[in-house]
Amino acid sequence: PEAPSVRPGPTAPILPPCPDSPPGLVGRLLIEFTSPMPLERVQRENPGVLLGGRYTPPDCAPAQTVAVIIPFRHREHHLRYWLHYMHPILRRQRLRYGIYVINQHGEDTFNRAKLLNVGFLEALKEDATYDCFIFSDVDLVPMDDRNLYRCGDQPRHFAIAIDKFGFRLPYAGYFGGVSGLSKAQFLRINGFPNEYWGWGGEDDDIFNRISLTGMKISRPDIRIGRYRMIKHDRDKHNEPNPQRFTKIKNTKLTMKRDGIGSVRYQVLEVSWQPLFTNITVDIGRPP
Ligand code: UD2
Ligand code: MN
Repeated sequence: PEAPSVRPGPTAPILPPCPDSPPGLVGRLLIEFTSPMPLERVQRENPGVLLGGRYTPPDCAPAQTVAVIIPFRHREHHLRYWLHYMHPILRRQRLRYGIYVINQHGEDTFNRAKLLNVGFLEALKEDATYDCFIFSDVDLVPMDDRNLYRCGDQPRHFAIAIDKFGFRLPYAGYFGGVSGLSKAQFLRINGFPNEYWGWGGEDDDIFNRISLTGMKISRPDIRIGRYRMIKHDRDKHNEPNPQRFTKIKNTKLTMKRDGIGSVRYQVLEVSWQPLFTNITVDIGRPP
């Protein structure tokens, strides 16, 4: 089957550019994960979202096209909350976007950063106009819709005040949770590392890549960059990676050979769901 297209057809009217500060935002949001969230309900709530989780504002032309990439395995109930909260927020932010869930096949050790590399390449294969990539954990929901999921002239860190860290940055170089890079910024750092298997370190490696290429991280105001993380235990097959401490000392040596230019994987299935595109991928296993 052919990928769904959301680009305006030849008869589409010429729309004014979307405003820098979208007028329909509500600010602080109430986010909770107690009531059950059936997927049918989330679909009913979001009739304007097109197959594969694509959306284009009806009334203005956005400056960017945003691919939201989610690393994933066995977190269906988190994904339902994420979709329930995020589609309305992204719509209010007047974004043209697509949602890509990159599902690691099999039960070998999880590899978050490699899945994000796959998401970057596969989203671009579907729509070459993506120029902004937001990488989000499936369990993180912003508590304020003024935290705009867009790219800027520097890589952006969105999840800076998470409830589980007492609504503070855990350390100055923290870049985990939700981050965003333009296509050019992502390519400039050779994408993300593929060699972090298991939990931890990959976000620090990405931070190192950004610093080593002379870029600076941009962050929202601490009152706006607030998040709730759905409470969870550590997943099976995502044990803390004991090599992470030595690996993050070597980013400068490894980043040239390990990254978007060297990622090897096999796509097993692409399925266009009503609220997201699911890409199941075999990314191999640690050596
Ligand atoms: C922290 C970071 C995360 C990442 C991770 C270390 C925060 C808020 N987040 O998350 O960005 O750096 O540490 O690797 O600090 N996942 C699955 N299935 C699995 C395992 C992971 O879907 O079996 C995905 C899912 O999107 C999850 C993400 O990977 O949200 C990160 O894993 P986590 O939530 O278990 O780790 P956490 O909360 O310590
Ligand atoms: Mn988590």
